[in-house]
Amino acid sequence: GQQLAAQMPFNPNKAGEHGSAATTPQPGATHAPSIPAATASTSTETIASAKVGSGVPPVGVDPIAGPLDRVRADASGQRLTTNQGVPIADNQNSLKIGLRGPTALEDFILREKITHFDHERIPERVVHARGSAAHGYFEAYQDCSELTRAAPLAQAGKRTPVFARFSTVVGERGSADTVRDVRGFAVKFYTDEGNWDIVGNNMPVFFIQDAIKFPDLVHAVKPESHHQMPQASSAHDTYWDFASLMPETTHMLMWQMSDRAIPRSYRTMQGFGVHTFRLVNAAGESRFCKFHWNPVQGTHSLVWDEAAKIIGADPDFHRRDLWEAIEAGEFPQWELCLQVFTEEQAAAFEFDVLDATKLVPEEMAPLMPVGKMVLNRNPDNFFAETEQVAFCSAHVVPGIDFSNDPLLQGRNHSYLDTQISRLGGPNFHEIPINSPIAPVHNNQRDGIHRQAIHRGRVNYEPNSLGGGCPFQAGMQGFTSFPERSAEDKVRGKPEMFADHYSQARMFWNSQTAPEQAHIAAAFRFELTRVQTPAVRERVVATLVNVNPVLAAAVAHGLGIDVPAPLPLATNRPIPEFKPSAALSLLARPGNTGIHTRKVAILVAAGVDGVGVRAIYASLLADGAVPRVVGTHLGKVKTADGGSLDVEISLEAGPSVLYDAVVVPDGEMAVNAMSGDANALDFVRQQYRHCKPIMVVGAGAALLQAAGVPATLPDGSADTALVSADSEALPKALAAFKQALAGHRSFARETD
Ligand code: HDD
Repeated sequence: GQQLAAQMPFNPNKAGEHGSAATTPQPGATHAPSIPAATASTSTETIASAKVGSGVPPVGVDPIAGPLDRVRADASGQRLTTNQGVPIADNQNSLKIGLRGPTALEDFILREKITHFDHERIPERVVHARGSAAHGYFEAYQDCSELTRAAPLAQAGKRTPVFARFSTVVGERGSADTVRDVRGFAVKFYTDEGNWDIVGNNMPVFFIQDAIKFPDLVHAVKPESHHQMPQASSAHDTYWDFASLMPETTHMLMWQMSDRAIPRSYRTMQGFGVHTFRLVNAAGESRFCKFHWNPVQGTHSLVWDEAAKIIGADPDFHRRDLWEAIEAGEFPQWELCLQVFTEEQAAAFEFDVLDATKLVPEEMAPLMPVGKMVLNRNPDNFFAETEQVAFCSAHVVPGIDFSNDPLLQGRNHSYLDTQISRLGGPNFHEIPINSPIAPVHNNQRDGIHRQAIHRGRVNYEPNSLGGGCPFQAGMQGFTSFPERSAEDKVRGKPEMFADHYSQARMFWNSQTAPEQAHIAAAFRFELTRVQTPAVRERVVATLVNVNPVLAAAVAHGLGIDVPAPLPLATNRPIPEFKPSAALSLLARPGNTGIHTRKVAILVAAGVDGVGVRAIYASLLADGAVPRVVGTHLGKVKTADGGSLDVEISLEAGPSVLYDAVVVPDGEMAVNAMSGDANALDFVRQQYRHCKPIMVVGAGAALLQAAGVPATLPDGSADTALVSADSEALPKALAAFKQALAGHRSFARETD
């Protein structure tokens, strides 16, 4: 047994690929454990095999860390080498013929280094180029085998490693995070039956019904081809020209113009698989299913003026937020919910479940929570993991199958295809982040950058020379659901696909008043940027079919009369859907209180230091992230003769980077800030962006100096504006925290 163990390949899941030599470290090599020592198993083998097929690995252990350890590099204590392992004596000077002479072609060290550098970049994704990702696990709540054979849902408590990537769609790799855009929400499950990807978005519907329109959609929304403007924005003529000529976009436009397109954080977005998929159980029975991810943190979005300002203040706002939350141990979580319905139910719906511009209201098919995803580890290397990860809607495992949604069918081709050029050949599944934990054995061979070293001469099937291996798995393997079909081969779409407005109307009717106002403002903003009057008018003519109030508000903003509605494309009776409360962002406040909410405490010389410390400690104790913000870094003298350290300046940490503000007591400090444009802007913007504000004692004077109203526009009390004198601090803090947990006070809005 021991001898066998010694011969075991380093990665037990790739028996055919890695010889025992890989298990012998180079003399002097150190190996940094990727998981905390307290929970780490002793070897990669134990971690990986603890996962594969065995259900629940020890708490805190991330099984994918094991297989990835094989390729993790740690240079601590190591000498510098070339890619051939040759030690480099001098990395500062190239080889020259005389100190002032020409550089020798012989300098292989120089040439290797420059050549590698010259090829460091790969093409960015054609869409979803900008993204951020994290590792974690999915844990099943229950055994779902009655519905599906899918491995991650096989038993309660079973954990499957995941890697999730969130992205914007339109912007280039270096563009800003808080642009108005759809967000990608892609999750790769490394299941013990192969990789399963749910490649979704933060909105449950899509712009188009058929994949054949995707290149047109993307060409129209990307920067215009003659001058490459605008970056990361849909507010331009070509996009709205296309959208207004394709009324099937209407429902998605409503979502795209809603606050969903400016999330506060990746952690506060829902995710959706969008399409109708199939669940298939071991008996071969199938039901339709839509996938939903609901954030435990609740949903929360920015307001537009704030989002636009964050683009300048911190273009990495979402990336930083995700990274910092995970580093701080505030692991974001989402519940995976299945929305299951039978083919018979689907046939009775007043829309076609194969139409990706339609959603299934939760009232028609309830959500069933089946597990949670926890993201608990940041990547070690952005390029190796976040950039090289390859998601694909066709990556399904036994128990999951496709529907005939023509958008999905086209996607199933597109992802692998695009990745062949993005990742440089057909072997990108061997890149560690893409490589399954489940063993891979087939007769695919060769190609650029092949890593596996296949032994033996058998690379075909059937064979007898290899004992028939690898053999077909039969009913153990993936089997497609045998859907019956006897139809003509045609180009076209079902009549039901022609209703473009009923669900757009349902979405509008399901929004609260502030959310509706934001949608109208977003249309106004985008169409104001559009230069072609006919395009603007056509969009408003579309909106008349959704809601006359919306159309009138947008027309007013554009200074035009409300046009006649666009003609309807169908004579079928248009269904009327009841409003669905679940479609409002405000329906999911979350249950994480004030955890991770960023609170600025404004200070200047003469501030009440005791008060600041008490507020800081109290916010910290409840999981918030307080920051002492002052005019400049360094120490600030407090009223009691002590001092406080300023953590960030008003310039570097402006209002939009904080969820709330506290103006502490201290007359001298407040007087100084009342004459400081940055401090005045800070409280004005906190107010305008509807964020909780707490003033203590003399702090109230800063609001007066900034012209911040003491009551709501209708004259009633503003519960998110908490005023305290120092004695009543605990009570005021409680009210402030309550307002902070409730996010924003939209009743203030006058935008
Ligand atoms: Fe797509 C990337 C989501 C329609 C073709 N898509 C991509 C990503 C997400 C989505 C999240 C980024 C994955 C990552 O993080 O690497 N796409 C969607 C959703 C769609 C959708 C939810 C509709 C329901 N996509 C769609 C269609 C096509 C594509 C109809 C083509 C026919 N998508 C691609 C792509 C990308 C991509 C060109 C670019 C980079 C990549 O795949 O790897 O293949």
